[in-house]
Amino acid sequence: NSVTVLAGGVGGAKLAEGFARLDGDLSVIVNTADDARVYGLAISPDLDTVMYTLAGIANPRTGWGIDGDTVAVLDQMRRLGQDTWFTLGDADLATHVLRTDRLHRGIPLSTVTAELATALGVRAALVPMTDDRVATLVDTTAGRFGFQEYFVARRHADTVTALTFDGVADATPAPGVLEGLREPDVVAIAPSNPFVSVGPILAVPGVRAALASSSAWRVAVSPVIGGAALKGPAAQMLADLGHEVSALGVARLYTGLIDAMCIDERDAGLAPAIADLGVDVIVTNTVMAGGADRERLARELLAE
Ligand code: GDP
Ligand code: FO1
Ligand code: CA
Repeated sequence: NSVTVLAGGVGGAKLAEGFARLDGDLSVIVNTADDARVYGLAISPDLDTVMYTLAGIANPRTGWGIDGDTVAVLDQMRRLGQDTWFTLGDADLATHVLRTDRLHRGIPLSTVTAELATALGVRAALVPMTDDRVATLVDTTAGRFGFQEYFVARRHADTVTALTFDGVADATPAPGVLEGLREPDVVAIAPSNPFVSVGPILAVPGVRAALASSSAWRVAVSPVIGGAALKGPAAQMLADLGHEVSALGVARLYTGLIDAMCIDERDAGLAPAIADLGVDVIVTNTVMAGGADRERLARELLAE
């Protein structure tokens, strides 16, 4: 079988790893609207989170960064009077230095990403949503912030009033994105943040239409369990932007794009209301702690 996963960072990486542990071709289309420049380096947090997870070197405590990494460079940056709210580990920096150099030479992000992933032994195709620059801007009651400033520096504590994906109207899908949506047996929307992880991918011109008309069986896994996100601002954003704070609220966002919605067993009571949207409902344990959980969930989705 062939599977394409639409992914943000930590939630996306977990489901992608589940599929990577099974036989078959896997393509992971990853959000790049979180990308940022730090110390002049090109940082692609969601691509790196998926890459390190599939390479088996992700920090298991945070989900992002490299397991066992040190912060000597960051400590020195602090001595040099620089802002250090964005934690870049020493080993992680090698990725950013190489990526920045390759991009400066005019090599597209999709090619650079494939090179890095291959070097780390990742067998799945890791595909950025676009090779063009797209940047999420977060309007809040405290003002407008770049995504990492909103998320990391301000700990996603502000009330969100609007989201803008700057540059997205002029972006084109990276090579492999549209093919990855049209051709596989299964497209899975990972339990990633629907607004700032999946939202930017769907906003790249042509992507939503390719998914809407895909012949693949399409399933989304809810990142919201029992009315709360396991981490991050997904539940807060549902509330702030006027949606129901539940797996039903998430399912409504994907209306017309999915054949099935996978929700946690704790939310079994929402199944009839989700089915009324015209989708199949899969109820199972969707909490992916370790590799075995991730593989089991992926296997259950493929069995549908
Ligand atoms: P980020 O880019 O690192 O913020 O990660 P994503 O956007 O890919 O995923 C964030 C979402 O993943 C959060 O809303 C979490 O609730 C969700 N999430 C994290 N781990 C799990 C899990 O094991 N199961 C489910 N269902 N959702 C998860
Ligand atoms: N997330 C944090 O919450 N704090 C950090 O200091 C941080 C640093 C960081 C460095 C490299 C990288 O690839 C990811 C990093 N992340 C950090 C994760 C990431 O920026 C966010 O979790 C997601 O983009 C949020 O969607
Ligand atoms: Ca992210």
